[in-house]
Amino acid sequence: SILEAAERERTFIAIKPDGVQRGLISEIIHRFERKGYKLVAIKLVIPTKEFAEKHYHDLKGRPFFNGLRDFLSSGPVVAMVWEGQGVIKYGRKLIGATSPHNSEPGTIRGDLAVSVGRNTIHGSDGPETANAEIALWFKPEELVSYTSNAEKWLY
Ligand code: 3AN
Repeated sequence: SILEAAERERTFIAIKPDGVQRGLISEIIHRFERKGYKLVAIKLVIPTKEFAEKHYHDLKGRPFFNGLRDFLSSGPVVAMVWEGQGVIKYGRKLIGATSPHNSEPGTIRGDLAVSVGRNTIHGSDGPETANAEIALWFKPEELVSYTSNAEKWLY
């Protein structure tokens, strides 16, 4: 049956500046799309340093924080919201381990990245961060609610 609205889950996914510069936008979107997740918001933005600090507020104090902030604000980022059953946790599985040295082949980082400071993609790590990150990056009216044709075959 078609997924009840209450069971729908959303996560924030961002293709970082390295992924955009390396021409990996369509490759990454393809992986989420063919799994069966639904794109409900997308835009290209160059985050300010201040905005990048907000996004990475949890990591303040880590030695790599300034470099990470400067990197995220160094160029265009593809900000997206993806929806579907289990998308937060499984999205992280599609992405792979934080360090591309450890991420398995078949994952985005495993297949497409080599260094932790340039690991191509961000995905929310839980329901609370997903809500907070969606609210940080998008206005409510930028999220599009619709039923895709595929949903009746997916759920
Ligand atoms: P993930 O992105 O897998 O959730 P986090 O939240 O631990 O991992 O780290 C957020 C981001 O910080 C990573 N995506 C990576 O870009 C950067 N990062 C984490 N650890 C390091 C590190 N040791 N050196 C440089 N950058 C790092």
